[in-house]
Amino acid sequence: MSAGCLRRGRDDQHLASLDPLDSLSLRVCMLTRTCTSLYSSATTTARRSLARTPLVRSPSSPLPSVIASRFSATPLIFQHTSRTLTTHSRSLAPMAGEHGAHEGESKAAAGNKQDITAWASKDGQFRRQVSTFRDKIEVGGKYPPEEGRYMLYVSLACPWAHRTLIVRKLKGLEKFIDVAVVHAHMGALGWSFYPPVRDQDGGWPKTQGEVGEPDGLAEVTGDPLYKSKFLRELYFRVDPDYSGRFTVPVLWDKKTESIVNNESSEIIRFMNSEFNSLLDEEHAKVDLYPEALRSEIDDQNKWVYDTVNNGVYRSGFATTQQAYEDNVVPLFKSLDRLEKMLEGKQFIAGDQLTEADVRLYTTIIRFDPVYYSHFKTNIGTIRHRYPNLNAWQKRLYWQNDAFKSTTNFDHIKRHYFESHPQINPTRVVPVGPQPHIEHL
Ligand SMILES: N[C@@H](CCC(=O)N[C@@H](CS)C(=O)NCC(=O)O)C(=O)O
Repeated sequence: MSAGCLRRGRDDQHLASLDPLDSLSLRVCMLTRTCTSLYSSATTTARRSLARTPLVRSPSSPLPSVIASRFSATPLIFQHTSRTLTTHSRSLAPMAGEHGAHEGESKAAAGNKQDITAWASKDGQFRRQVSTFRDKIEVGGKYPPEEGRYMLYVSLACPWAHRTLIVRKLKGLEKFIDVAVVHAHMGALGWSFYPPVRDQDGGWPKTQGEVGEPDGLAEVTGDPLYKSKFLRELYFRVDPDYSGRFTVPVLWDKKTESIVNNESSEIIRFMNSEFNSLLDEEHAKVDLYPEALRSEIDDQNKWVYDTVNNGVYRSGFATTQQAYEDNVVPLFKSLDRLEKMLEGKQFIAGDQLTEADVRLYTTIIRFDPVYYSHFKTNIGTIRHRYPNLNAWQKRLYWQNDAFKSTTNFDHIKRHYFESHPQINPTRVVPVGPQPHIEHL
């Protein structure tokens, strides 16, 4: 199947629902398969152009003519491609779980090049894409531990990125790994270091590829290395033909100007072990993946990832009743199970803080403020239904600065409620729950 063409059979039905321009283009595409390479190179050109010519526009200023003229060319291709690929990606783009393809899912598809807001597949299920960059920091390796060498690009809203921030603090890696924080809002072009342009009446823009002036959201750093506007620019710097999603976290090597790794579960593993020889004793002895608990942790990671960490997304991004219920019920079964596991216990695995706590915390801390309402995971709240889980999250938050200082409820709430218009079209951010996390 070529990237620009839809599958026959489904096509006729689909063509009828497209506007004439899209429809014509698809018919031509189906007749001449050679159009595919032209099509994709046009897409790449448009994408590069967007990536390399970022635009900043003040919320109130009119569209400058230079921008207008650029946009009269590129977005036409871009939007057109985006719309046709949307359907393509829904039916064909396979996505997968944390470490690799899960059953029934395969490696990241080129199909999802453009429409990054099409979260669910055709069957109504959300499937997370496999991460692309899988190198590691290791002593004697291509990316050795070195002071000041790395930059961690994160969103404070993202639970996966949040894992890496917690481990960075727990291990005292601040002088080895700097942090760059994107804006909480994620638009049609993915994460940006700036807020979106707002219409003059304060509404949300229909334009893509532009960013507004900083809006004072605390802790947003911009891109200190390249002054990028969008995170995607980093991905294209490394691979101009990159066709996956533009996800955080991104662990960047300043020396070789490349992405070391964009898979949080792996980043936290090598953060845990590979800097030890350069750390003070207190931080070197912190072991979040101790030998004796590895099989227990691995076992928990599997079902906690599937049903809880990813389960909230699978519930929230589901577009059919069935897909939603297929995920929300197992989610609460797993929360019930975790609640029992924490009976009379301080930590998830064994009697010490491990990566299992870190990985669960970033989901649980977002649960009452966001997932309960936004993702409809509302069989119960953590604070009312799960006393052990609630006590556990409160202990971590209030008694360990690595958890509290990396938890930003503003970013968390603004991101989810403002970035998924298919779920929350008004983008109004709820005020509660008050407090976001209960006191000890
Ligand atoms: N497997 C990745 C998942 C990262 C991920 O999905 N990050 C989300 C934010 S919470 C993201 O950047 N999504 C942007 C997109 O999918 O377009 C990891 O754990 O590092």
